[in-house]
Amino acid sequence: MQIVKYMFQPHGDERGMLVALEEFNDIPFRIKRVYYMYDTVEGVVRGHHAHKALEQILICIHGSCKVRLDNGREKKVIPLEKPYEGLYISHAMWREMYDFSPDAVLMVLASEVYDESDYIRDYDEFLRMVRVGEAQA
Ligand code: T46
Repeated sequence: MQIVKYMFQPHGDERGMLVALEEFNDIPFRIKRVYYMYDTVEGVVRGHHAHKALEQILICIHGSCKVRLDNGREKKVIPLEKPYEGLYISHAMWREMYDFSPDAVLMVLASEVYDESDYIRDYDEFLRMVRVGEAQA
């Protein structure tokens, strides 16, 4: 499984740091939605789903967390610990976010507006979708 992690350009000076993200320059899709999660309760695992079409970039802009990605064949754990790194998640990828530090703010840039019908929340259904995709490739 290929993990795509972006290292964004931090602009630092004597005042501190700034990161700017532009669609199609720094982010490979049109950004239609931004959301973020914070005050995540200790021990919680979020996610447990895949998407049919959505593409996203996850940036832990404060604190840290881990993301487990599963393409139906392979699983990988990616730590997010820096505000200038962004994890790209394509469609058809099961994801779980966990091990949030108490101060973690996980921001997500998304290619589509919120649409519950794009979610696959059943793991067996996810595996079936992946196998169908492989057979058609
Ligand atoms: C994903 C991972 C990384 C909205 O009303 N609008 C939104 O744009 C989103 C993302 C959520 N919601 C509502 C739906 C639920 O009532 O917020 C509540 C929590 O959402 P959810 O349980 O889906 O959160 P996570 O952390 O499990 O998953 C989220 C995204 O939903 C998902 O697309 O890839 O973060």
